[in-house]
Amino acid sequence: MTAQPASANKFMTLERHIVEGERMHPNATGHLSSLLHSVSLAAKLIWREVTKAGLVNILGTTDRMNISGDVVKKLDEFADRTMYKTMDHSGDLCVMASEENEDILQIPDDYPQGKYVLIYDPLDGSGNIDANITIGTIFSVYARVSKSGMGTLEDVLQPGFKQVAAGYLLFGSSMMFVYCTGEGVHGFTLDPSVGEFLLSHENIRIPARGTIYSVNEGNSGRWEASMQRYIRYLKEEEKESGRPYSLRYIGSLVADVHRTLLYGGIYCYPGDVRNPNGKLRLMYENNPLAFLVEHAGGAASDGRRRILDIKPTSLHQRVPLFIGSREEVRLAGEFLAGTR
Ligand code: AHM
Ligand code: MG
Repeated sequence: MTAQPASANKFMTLERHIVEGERMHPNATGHLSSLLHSVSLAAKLIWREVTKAGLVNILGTTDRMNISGDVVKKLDEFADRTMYKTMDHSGDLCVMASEENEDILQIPDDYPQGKYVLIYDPLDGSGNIDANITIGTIFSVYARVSKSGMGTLEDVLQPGFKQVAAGYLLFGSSMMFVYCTGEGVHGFTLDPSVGEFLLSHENIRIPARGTIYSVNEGNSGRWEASMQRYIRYLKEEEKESGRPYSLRYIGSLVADVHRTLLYGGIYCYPGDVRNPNGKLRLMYENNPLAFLVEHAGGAASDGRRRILDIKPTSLHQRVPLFIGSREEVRLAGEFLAGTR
């Protein structure tokens, strides 16, 4: 028999990847792996509904507003419930928090309390659902700090650098699961014919520089002068530095950050005179994406501080976000500090 050449296209399923990751930690209890498996199950259940959305009249809004004042779409509710229900009984978690709920979500007391905390934005970019534009789910995992019993607000309000894992699901032209447990950022694409996530983007590294900027420029009249100067600079002509930059803005954070991870550049959601802390939520959006982007070699700041160092003070706290290539985030910081 002749030996087969090593194939570049090894079939690595998400399941196997999680298990192999766990083997690198001999003291692992298996709970993190179990939690990630549950997220991947939730991902498939949400994706099934997302792909049916245009067909079965699941679209439209309910009468409720979420805690941030946005109208809740039905798919948001489905994604929110699905994340909770696939996770509540597993014994992996002691508490959860979702962008759609005002308070922390306890694990029912007839289920075992686990050692992890799960925080999620069930359907980010949901304003785009009706237009069939990419949306996603963002998640973040911490180890509990309380000793035992039901999880508390203190378990949830931890700074981002304490995350043990984070990731997102991307519901686009294909469905992706991108995650990091501290050892590289890896992307998997769902093969719907077999229902498996297959490794498609191993060890994603964000370019150190890029020439794409992503921001809702419609708000520019309300920005601080330093922010206006920064974006003007990116649009000036100067070939050596790659300027003018190209503008890409989907309006789904998870999709805009996914593109930024792959192509480089910067995504910004700055504060402005009306909303000094911008729009995005530290716990549900900024922290998990900052964890992923940093592990891919990039950076994330609020313009002044590293996102992952911010000590959260409330569950739905908003914080400005500058995230992407290391050099781009540094440059934005220089403009905001007035040193350029
Ligand atoms: P949400 O859909 O969870 O409420 O998230 C907020 C969304 C982000 O996905 C996106 O980047 C941002 O809001 C777009 O805001 P704007 O319309 O102000 O540009
Ligand atoms: Mg969101």
